[in-house]
Amino acid sequence: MDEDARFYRELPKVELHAHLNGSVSFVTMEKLIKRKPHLNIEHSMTAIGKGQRRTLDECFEVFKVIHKLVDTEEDILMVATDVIREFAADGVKYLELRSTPREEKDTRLTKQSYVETAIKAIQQCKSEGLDIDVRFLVAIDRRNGTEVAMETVKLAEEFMLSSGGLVVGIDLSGDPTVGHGKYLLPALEKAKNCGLKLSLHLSEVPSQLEESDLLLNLPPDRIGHGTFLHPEMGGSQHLVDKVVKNNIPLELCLTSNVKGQTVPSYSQHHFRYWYQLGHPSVICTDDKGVFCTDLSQEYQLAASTFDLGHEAVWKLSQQAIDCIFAEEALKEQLKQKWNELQPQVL
Ligand code: 6MZ
Repeated sequence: MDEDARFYRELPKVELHAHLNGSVSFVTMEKLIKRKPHLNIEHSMTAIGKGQRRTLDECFEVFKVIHKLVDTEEDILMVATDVIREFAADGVKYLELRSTPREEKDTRLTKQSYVETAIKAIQQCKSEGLDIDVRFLVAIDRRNGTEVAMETVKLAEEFMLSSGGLVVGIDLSGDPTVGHGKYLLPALEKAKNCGLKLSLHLSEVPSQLEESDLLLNLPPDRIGHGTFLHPEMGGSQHLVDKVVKNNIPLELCLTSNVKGQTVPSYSQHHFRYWYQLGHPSVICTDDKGVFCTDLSQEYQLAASTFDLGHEAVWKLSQQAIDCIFAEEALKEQLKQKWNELQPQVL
């Protein structure tokens, strides 16, 4: 590893936008494929390699394949513990994992046991002594509409109360071309009222301006992507003003957006717009398995694309601490950790 790559690996990092089933590494995928040879699934169906691109539609097909491979409690436990260990090995000190609870009749997986298993994985990693704190967001898949969204919020609320603070919020995700946020608003309002934090995918594709305007009224605690919010991308100053006024941090995933073709190239990524505004922007991976990346690489890419020196990169990773959903005491601990790890010369 060259010296620059080492800097990014050793940089303490906060990962706030990671979908569990999109984060499954090649090695874990190999174990899953071996467990289920009858499915005839190959690696090329579960990841988008270097230099490759897919439409966003095709990305959502990839998730369907992965879901076939991850359909028992045993699979979820393995996937979640592997993902957490990999983030820890990449220098991530605080991770928020998000996942959509699924029911699988054939394997008796229930939404309840799905979340329980994810929490068990987090606890297991904690007991291994890994240097990473992990929290969980329960995801609403926008395609499933009002009722399922409401059930998901109820489930998240139960776990928020019973998991000792490990479940901290709700994620709204799924294919952005399907469904409409207006049907999900009551569930999101309920979540907010019971103390769950909200991270919402907003304006990931151009057609969502009206929806974004509506959902920004909640307001959410963080925004996933927000690619088409600002005027240069067909959004509006009105939307930008709402985001800025409420100081809502953005979770930005460079490789995901470029490989999923919602952004034409790294240099045209909206990181530039929000970073220049001085608005809280957090570099994240989205789906490190599907997009074949890791958080160190994403920081390095942001730095080389937007000409950020080590000091600016350090600041970026440090400022992400203020955007986490965990309790204040953990924020303080993380700030302390960053102070201890900061190199003398940057
Ligand atoms: C929107 C995404 C996404 O929940 O099964 N997901 N939603 N935009 C994206 N950009 C590429 N990437 C992942 O993880 C997979 C699920 O996360 C959401 C989709 O709902 C996908 O099915 P889980 O762990």
